[in-house]
Amino acid sequence: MRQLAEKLIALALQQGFNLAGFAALRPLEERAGFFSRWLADGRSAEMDWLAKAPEKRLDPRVIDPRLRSAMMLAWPYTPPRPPALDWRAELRGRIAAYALGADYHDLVKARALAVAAAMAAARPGAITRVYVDTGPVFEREWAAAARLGWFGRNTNLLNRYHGSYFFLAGILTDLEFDAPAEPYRDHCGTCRRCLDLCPTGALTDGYLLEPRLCISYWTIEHRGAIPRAMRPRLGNWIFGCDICQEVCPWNTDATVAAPINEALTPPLAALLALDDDGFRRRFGQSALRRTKRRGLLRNAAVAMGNSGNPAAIPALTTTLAAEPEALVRAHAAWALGRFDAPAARKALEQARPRESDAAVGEEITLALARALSRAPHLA
Ligand code: B12
Ligand code: SF4
Repeated sequence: MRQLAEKLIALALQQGFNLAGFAALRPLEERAGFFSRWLADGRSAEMDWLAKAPEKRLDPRVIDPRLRSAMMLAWPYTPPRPPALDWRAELRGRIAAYALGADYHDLVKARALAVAAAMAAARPGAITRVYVDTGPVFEREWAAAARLGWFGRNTNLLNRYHGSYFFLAGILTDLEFDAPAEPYRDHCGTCRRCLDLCPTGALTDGYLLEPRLCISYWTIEHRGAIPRAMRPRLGNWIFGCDICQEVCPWNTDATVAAPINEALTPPLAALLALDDDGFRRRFGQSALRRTKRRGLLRNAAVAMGNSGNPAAIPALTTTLAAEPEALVRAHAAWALGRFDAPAARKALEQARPRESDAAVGEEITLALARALSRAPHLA
């Protein structure tokens, strides 16, 4: 088996993975209490799929009792350095580095399937089940067990030489491979940069993330209206968030060496102007399709409101007047209410009698009340 393991690791590296290793599958008894409390606390939020079949996550052998090992793989992506620009002045959004380019699920899965095919060829009839974020598998847990890295304080899997800018994939199999006896040592030490610099306080000591405070959750996973209290805290992040990775000392070298990338900071007005076809053409093959057009435009409207730059008002006015999605209009109304400017107030006043959606109507009323409280002489 050792020879096969070495051959598979060599093949994985050839395919483009930068880390590969094996873990012995077992019931995660020590996590059972943690996970049931996590679910009971409502931390899965709208990610209902996380609460489904918890017994499978806690023991892969519930998926298939014949499974014995996991080959865990890491796929690197370049963390582009954001252009040095004043996003408020230039009205630019910010996208998480992992989402640039083609959707990683497809790309990484294709490469992992090639490794799985070699595994299956070595013993005809072998079971190989490939996961890239596509099933009830705690990928970081098994990657840590396979010694790809340690479970960092920012809750990402970290490696001393590769930081955390990589995706994980796993091949669950009935083949038995030797697995490391010792875990990768924790190298976070006393560093708390991610905890201290997360803008929403989503990370707490104890290596724990509260998804309901995480920008990544609100901008990618949440489908409906973003809670009003959360909106100002999103800054210009319109898909995901990389702050707790950017500030991590284990990522510093990678971040500095990466090229400047314009696609990371798209102009917000152009996003608000995207119709269905335009969205499909620009983001149909990328991870951004997960939010759908309405989610991305919702996020872009929030970022416009957070900019404090009155140059955002014309695009927000057009959105409030002509956007077919009520969700997007509602967030555009909120964004207009953030400006202390007659043009913003006028846009809200003109939209109010025309608006037929109750939720948007409520946002307009609140936004106008806010505007009037700033200009009491006009009330
Ligand atoms: C749901 C999800 C999210 C949610 C919730 C995240 C969360 N912490 O649960 C949201 C939307 C917020 C999110 C955000 C991001 N995600 Co995400 N996400 C997932 C997903 C699909 C499931 C994670 C999960 O099961 N959560 C449930 C909770 C209970 O799990 P947990 O908190 O990890 O709990 C475990 C640990 O706490 C563990 N535990 C407790 N104590 C200890 C101690 C030790 C020593 C160990 C080993 C474990 C451990 O016990 C639990 C079981 O393992 C995984 C893919 C997968 N299938 O694993 C990707 C995944 C974790 N995400 C990933 C990425 C890239 C991101 C983002 C960086 C994207 C971005 N730029 O916006 C951010 C990072 C935010 C952050 N700081 O974690 C990568 C991480 C790669 C890496 N290097 O670690 C993954 C693995 C996807 C992939 N296939 O590559 N994500
Ligand atoms: S992704 Fe952003 S919001 Fe989420 S924990 Fe990391 S720094 Fe905080």
